[in-house]
Formats: sequence, C-alpha cells, structure tokens
Amino acid sequence: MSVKGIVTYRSAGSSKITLLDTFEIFNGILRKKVKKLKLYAGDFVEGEVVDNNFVIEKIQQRKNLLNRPPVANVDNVLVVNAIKNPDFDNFLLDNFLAVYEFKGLEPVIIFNKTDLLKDDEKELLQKWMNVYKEAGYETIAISAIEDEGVENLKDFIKGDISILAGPSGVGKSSILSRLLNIPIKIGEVSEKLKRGRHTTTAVTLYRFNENSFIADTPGFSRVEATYFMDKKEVRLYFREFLRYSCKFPDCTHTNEPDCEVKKKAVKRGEISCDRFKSYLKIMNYYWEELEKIC
Ligand SMILES: Nc1nc2c(ncn2[C@@H]2O[C@H](COP(=O)(O)OP(=O)(O)O)[C@@H](O)[C@H]2O)c(=O)[nH]1
Ligand SMILES: [Mg+2]
Ligand SMILES: [Zn+2]
Repeated sequence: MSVKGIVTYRSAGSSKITLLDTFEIFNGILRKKVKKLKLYAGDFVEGEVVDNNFVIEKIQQRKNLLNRPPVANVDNVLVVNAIKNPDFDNFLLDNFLAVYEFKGLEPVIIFNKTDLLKDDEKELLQKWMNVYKEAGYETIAISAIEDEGVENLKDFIKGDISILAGPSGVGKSSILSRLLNIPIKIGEVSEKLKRGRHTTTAVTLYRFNENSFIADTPGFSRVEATYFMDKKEVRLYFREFLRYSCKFPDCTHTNEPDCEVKKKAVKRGEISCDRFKSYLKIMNYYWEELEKIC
C-alpha cells in the first residue's frame, strides 16, 4: 500500500523518511527508476514500507529549493535578529530579505532577545517592527531564553517547513531548542543539535508541534544582494516598491525622472527612509534630497 512521507534527514549516502500520518521514521531507499532523481530534505515522497525501510516510488513536485542548507518546499525563512547582543544591522537584514525574495522564499522577521531591552531600546524594537510590517512582512518579537512569544511563533509556523536564518549570535540555535522543548543551556546549545550543525553535508529537519518541521543554518555575517542578482533586478525584491508604478516600468528608482517611489512614496513617508537608504546603498547611488527628507 502506498503511503506518504517527508524526507527529514538527508546525507550523501542515506535518508530518513517520516510518515505524514503516524510520524514513524524509516530509512529511505530509492527505487531504481527514481534513483537518478535527487532527493532533498523537505521532499514529499510516496512509497511503500518494507521492513524498516521506506521504498521511495515517487518524489512530489517541489515548490522551491533552498541551497544552503539544501531543503525543499520551504514555507518560511525565519530571519532572526536581535536589537542588541549583537546590535541590529538593518542593512544586513535588507540584503537577506532581497536574497530570499529573489529565491522565491517567504521571509518572516524574528526579533529575538527582547528580555535584554530597556525602555528606550523597546522603543527602538517597536520602530523596526513597524518599518518591516509596513514593508509587508510578518514580524514577530520573542525571547528564547525567557520563553516569551515562542507560542505565537509556533502557531504561526504550524504545519509548515521552516528554516532558521540570520547572522551568528542572534539565537537561532536557542530558538530551535525552545521549539523542540530541549532545555537551553545559557551560552551554549545542546550536544544533540551541535552534532547536526557541524555535519556540513547532512541536513536534518526536526519535527515539533505535531506536524511542523524546522532546520537550523550556520549563519552568515555578510550577505550581499548583488552577489546573487543583477543590480537592475534588486528593485523587484524590495516588496513595498512594487506597489508603485513609475513612468518607466523598469525604473530603478535612482536617476530616472517621474519616479513614484523616490518622489512620492519616500517623500510622503509611505516607504521608510531606512529601507530606501539600504536600497540606494546596494545600488551604490547617492540622492542628495534624501538627507532633507529623512
Ligand atoms: N538574553 C538572551 N540571550 C539569548 C537569547 N537567545 C539566545 N541567547 C544567547 O545568545 C547566544 C547565541 O545564541 P545561539 O543560539 O548560539 O545563536 P546562533 O549563533 O544564532 O545559533 C548564546 O549565548 C545564547 O544563550 C535570548 O532570547 N535572550
Ligand atoms: Mg547556531
Ligand atoms: Zn522609480
């Protein structure tokens, strides 16, 4: 009888399949005819259970594929930040967002370590949350250490495949521990998670909250949008810009006349000065009026 599962572990030579109804785990074996197809963590598969093995007969069509780490069918990329320890770097976040948009993945912005914030820093958190909400992103504040906001995050990503991303030190592994109900040791992550993290070729999707799945990433400290895409394309991956139609449909919102984004949206405060500053920095363009407006 044919059953359905999801690939929850994948290394060069092996795989594990978790059944979608009972969550039992089996070793994956590729039937000869599907052998040539690549198999990734996150793939939904159909096949037969024979002894301790899941014989894969079919890999369902993928909706997307992230390459680092290799995971298919990603519903949310949780881009984790902190306001302090480390300081929030909005330029880095804007680059991350552009890159994930470019790859067709849905970013969700997480602000972790809210427990560290004094009153004035809480205002800063509110400011940044509004900037990204107004740009069109889901924005969630949490404290992995104090277990605040984590239930909210769990509800939001229930039933989904999610990936933790963001710079190192922001608390990705701590959030993972919290989601999996593994005790967090301050200043370190559990051995169980560490082992998975350091195996570069293997990917594990952890199951939590019944039918939700998540993977950790090692974390980047630098990401440049123009490393992934053409400069002229960056305008497409600042999603709030897409609400405006400029005189030229391929307007880069830099030196063109009658630019709705520049002349109207930024001036009227509909597009945040900080987001537009990041954009112009990526484009390497200086707009003298910006300082007067912002
Ligand atoms: N105060 C505070 N510290 C946190 C929180 N989450 C993580 N940390 C600490 O931040 C450091 C980095 O955490 P880690 O999970 O390894 O970050 P990663 O590099 O993004 O995986 C560790 O010392 C954690 O204990 C939090 O919510 N509040
Ligand atoms: Mg980590
Ligand atoms: Zn324009």
